[in-house]
Amino acid sequence: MTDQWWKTAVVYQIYPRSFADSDGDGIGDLGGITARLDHLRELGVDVIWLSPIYRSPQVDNGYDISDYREVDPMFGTLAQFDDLLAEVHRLGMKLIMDLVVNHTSDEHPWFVESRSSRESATRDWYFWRDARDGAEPNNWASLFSGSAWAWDEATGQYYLHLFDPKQPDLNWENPEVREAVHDMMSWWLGRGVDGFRMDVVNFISKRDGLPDTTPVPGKRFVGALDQFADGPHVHEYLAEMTATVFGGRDGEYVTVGEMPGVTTDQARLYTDPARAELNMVFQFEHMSVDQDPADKYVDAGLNLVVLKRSLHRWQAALADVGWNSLYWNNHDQPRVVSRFGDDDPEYWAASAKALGTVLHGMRGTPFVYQGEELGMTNYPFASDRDFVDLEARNYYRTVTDDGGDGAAALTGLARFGRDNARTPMQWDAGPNAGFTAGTPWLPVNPNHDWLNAAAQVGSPDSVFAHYRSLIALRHELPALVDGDFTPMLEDDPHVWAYVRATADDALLVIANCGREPRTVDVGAEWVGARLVLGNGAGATDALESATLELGAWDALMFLRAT
Ligand code: TEU
Repeated sequence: MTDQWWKTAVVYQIYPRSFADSDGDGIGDLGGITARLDHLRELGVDVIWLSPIYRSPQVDNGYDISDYREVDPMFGTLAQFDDLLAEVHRLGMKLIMDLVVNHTSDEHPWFVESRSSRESATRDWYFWRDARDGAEPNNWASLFSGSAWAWDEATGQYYLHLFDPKQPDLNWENPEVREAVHDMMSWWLGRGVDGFRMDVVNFISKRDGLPDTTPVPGKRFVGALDQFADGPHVHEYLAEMTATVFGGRDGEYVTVGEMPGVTTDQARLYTDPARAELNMVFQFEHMSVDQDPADKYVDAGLNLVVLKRSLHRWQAALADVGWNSLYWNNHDQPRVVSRFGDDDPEYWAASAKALGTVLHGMRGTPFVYQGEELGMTNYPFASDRDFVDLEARNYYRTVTDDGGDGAAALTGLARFGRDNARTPMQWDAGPNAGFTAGTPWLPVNPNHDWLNAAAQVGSPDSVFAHYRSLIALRHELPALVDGDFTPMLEDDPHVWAYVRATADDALLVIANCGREPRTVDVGAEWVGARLVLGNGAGATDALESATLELGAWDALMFLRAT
């Protein structure tokens, strides 16, 4: 097997505010995580990624950081962090931090100083520009609706914020900014962390001169990924970061860059080991296949062939150089069972297992988002007041302010809203699903009375047990890690199938992504292949015929010698 340790690893993402609350304030915290580590050990994951726990005004749930070297009191203390890290290491796992350095909070001392005067020492640490014809310096839209520029009355200039006005963008062209970030990263490595997940890190180099993006008739502000994603200096900045912070010891750590809009060509550059930038990236292509390209909250419907082809294309593109990350879920996406699966209670478990199987069968490092291993579903949102996420609230307000269809906006938010991922972890059937003894900051999904960890851990047919098996197989089967990837039945709109093969073994991964039974011919070479994982009532030990009968959401893995 390969010598890059993270290629055999499975990562589990914890969104601390929704994982486990130890002090009854309704918000998850570090003490809660430490108390629940047995769950992760039982699941068998290797690495934990913690969404931000730093001091923050929490306008974007911690993705707006005001002190990179302090734990927000809501989550606990640095001492508790050290305890958690020690316990994670004692249990044989690793821990990576979320690094949010495209922007800070406007309450970070760097920005407070920066906005204090045009002559301040850190003025140039952010993007300050004069008005253009009495209005915003360019036509860029914020990813959270409206303009990407906010007016500062005191100094008479605008500053850039690709996200919320309370998340001003750092100016990476200034070497002092880069040095300050490197120092902070080294400080966390000094505390013992094992790497970083880097928030929107392909946004850190904006196009020279911050030019307008192509105007769209009828729109004042336009999404401008082309002007700030994969910009002119991003590779240079990442290579500099890796060399400076990891200093040749980068093999001991893992880095993953979150990269909206990244292309396969760019991803090959970011993850080419010879370039020493990042180990892997989170790409977004498969997260938009069911969304209207002009509006992510408009449901475009799922075409399974499009979804398969997208992920298969990434498998092929990073086959000889670089490495993929594999994910269905995170804190920004709706729950995959409700999105690409079937959350009807009759099909829910099978579809969760099938989706887990086709993802974990691919080449790359799988990421499991908290609750995904239980098959957690979307929340039954009914009113705009149910949403707390600022992206959702801004979207609803913008649509209705413009005289748009509020009911349609609500439908879109219920389907794709980020709060779906953020409802509390469902530990048991008790009050608040065992998440808190207080009032949870976001309501618990009412289905926790039957969908919860206590009902699944230790039960051999559970979604949890299936994820546990998928993770164990990643550790055991070289074909899953190193095997090449060959799609099968690519134009079949219902069945997802592919083969992973090394010189020794071939693994067939096949799933029926729907309720209707399907009959598939997989080829005579698979007769006699051994079943290594099955989610079908009719699953047998060895494949008896080249013709497979797949029931609703059946998913299977067969292994044979090559
Ligand atoms: O997200 C980046 C991002 O572009 C999207 O996934 C974002 O969630 C949004 O839905 C775009 O429409 C990262 C973080 O993961 C997210 O939680 C933060 O809100 C964002 O950056 C800003 O830090």
